[in-house]
Amino acid sequence: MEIRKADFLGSWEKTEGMPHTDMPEFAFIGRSNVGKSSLINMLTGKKGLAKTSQMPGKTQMLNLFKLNGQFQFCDLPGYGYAKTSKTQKAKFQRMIAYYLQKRPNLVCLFVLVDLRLPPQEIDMDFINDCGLNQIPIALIGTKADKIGKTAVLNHAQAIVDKLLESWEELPPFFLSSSETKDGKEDILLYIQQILETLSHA
Ligand SMILES: Nc1nc2c(ncn2[C@@H]2O[C@H](COP(=O)(O)OP(=O)(O)OP(=O)(O)O)[C@@H](O)[C@H]2O)c(=O)[nH]1
Ligand SMILES: [Mg+2]
Repeated sequence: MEIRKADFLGSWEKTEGMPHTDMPEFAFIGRSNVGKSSLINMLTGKKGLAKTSQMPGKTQMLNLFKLNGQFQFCDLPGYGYAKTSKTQKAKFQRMIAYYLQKRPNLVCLFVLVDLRLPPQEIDMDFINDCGLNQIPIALIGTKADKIGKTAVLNHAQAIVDKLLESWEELPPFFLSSSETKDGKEDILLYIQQILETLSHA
C-alpha cells in the first residue's frame, strides 16, 4: 500500500472533542522520544507532517491525520519522560488512558520500543496492560539504524523473551528505522491487511 494523501486534521486535548468518524484509526504510543512522530512521517512520506524534536515531550496533544481519505493516524504524547513534572505526566497518562478506552474507531495501537535498549520495565508494563485490557496492539522497534544488526536482533529477542513470560502468543513485532525507511513496507502491508479485513466484515 502507498499513502498518496496525508492531511493533518488537528490537535485535541480531550478524546471527547475529537471528530467522530467511522474511519478506522491507528494510534502510535511509546516512551517520549522513541520516534512516534518520525515514524508517522516515514510511513506517509511527508517529512514535516507530524512535529518531531530531539527533546523528549514534543507531542503534547492527540494529533489526528487522515490518510488516503480512508483511515486515520493518531499521534499520541509519549509516556514516561522522567523530566516532565508530575502534574504533566499524570495529565498525559489520563489523556492516553482515556483515548484508549473511549475511541470507538481505534483498530490498532502501535506500541513503539527503542531497539537500542534492552527491555524497559515501563514498556513491558504498558504492553502487558494493553493485553489485560484487550487493546489490539502491534509492536514496532525503532531506531534500528543507530546500532549494529546483531545488537538490534539481540534486543528484539530479549523483548520477545520478556513478553513471553506473560503472553501466550505475541502481537506482531516490526523492526524499523525512520532514517533508512526499514520496516515501512511491512508496516503499511499490515495496515492494509487490517483495512481489508474490516471492509469484508
Ligand atoms: N537515527 C534515528 N533517529 C530517529 C529515528 N526515529 C526518531 N529519531 C529521532 O529521535 C528524536 C525523537 O523523535 P520523535 O519522532 O519526535 O519522537 P516522539 O516519540 O514523537 O517523541 P515525543 O513526541 O516527545 O513523545 C528525533 O530527534 C528524531 O529525529 C530513527 O529511526 N533513527
Ligand atoms: Mg511526538
